[in-house]
Amino acid sequence: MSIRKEIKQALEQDDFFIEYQPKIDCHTESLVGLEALVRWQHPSRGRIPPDEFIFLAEQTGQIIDLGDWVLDSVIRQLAHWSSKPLDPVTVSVNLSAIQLHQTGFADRLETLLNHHKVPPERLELELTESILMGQEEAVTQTLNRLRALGIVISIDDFGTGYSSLSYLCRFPIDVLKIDRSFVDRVDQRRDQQQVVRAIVQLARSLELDIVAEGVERAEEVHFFRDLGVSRMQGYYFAHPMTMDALERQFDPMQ
Ligand code: G
Ligand code: G
Ligand code: MN
Ligand code: NA
Repeated sequence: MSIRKEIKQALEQDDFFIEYQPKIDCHTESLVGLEALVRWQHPSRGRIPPDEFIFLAEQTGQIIDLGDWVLDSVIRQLAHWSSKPLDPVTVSVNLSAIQLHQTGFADRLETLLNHHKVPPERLELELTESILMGQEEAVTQTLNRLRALGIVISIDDFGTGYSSLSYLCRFPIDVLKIDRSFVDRVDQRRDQQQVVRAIVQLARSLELDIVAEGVERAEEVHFFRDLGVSRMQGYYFAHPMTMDALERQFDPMQ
């Protein structure tokens, strides 16, 4: 079967599902957000890595359908939560360039949020630096629209893209997620520490929130905590997990 047919069938048969990875505030040890990460459980080939199938879905153009499915699922989940005692958190969704550049993307997202009565402030979009490059006018317009709705805009993998920093002033950005390559063993590496300090200072002076991603070790937690960065995400705190597992682990009412 062609990959196009495989993806189409997977969407029809519900072979895609979402795992959510917690973002934690290390001071209060509370859950402050979740990142939605799509998974493909293929009936015969087993788990297919997201890097692989997202790339393929971008090639076939089906990233639009898959991306819509992810956004719809996440917004339904947010709607479901608003009726529960579980503290409302922000849920972030990773976007591909093709989605962001799609005509009417912001309008469709607004319609979807309204339809499910979900406050836009609960939804966060993670964009990599490379997604923001090119078609600057259009990207600025779309981001301004999304931001005006109240949707949170964050830069994923910050510091790894081949982009100039000028976009930080041009686009309405709320959050920088420090790429995990800067986090990895930061406690042991002097030059890496200097780069991280500079990123944190930059984010602070632009009044952006900061999330350290890919945190795996206690020493890394301590380093960021000492810098005053309290929001973290990584295997040290929690792996991506299904909603059932998440509710068992984090919902005190259950
Ligand atoms: O979950 P890890 O689980 O392996 O994710 C691999 C990559 O896939 C990451 O770069 C992540 O941003 C990306 N990814 C995960 N879910 C989505 C999604 O729904 N849409 C897009 N565009 N990328 C995603
Ligand atoms: O590109 P993006 O940052 O969206 O991708 C998130 C990816 O990082 C997912 O594949 C997720 O499973 C993975 N991830 C999350 N926490 C950790 C971690 O602590 N260590 C490593 N190596 N990967 C992580
Ligand atoms: Mn991400
Ligand atoms: Na990232």
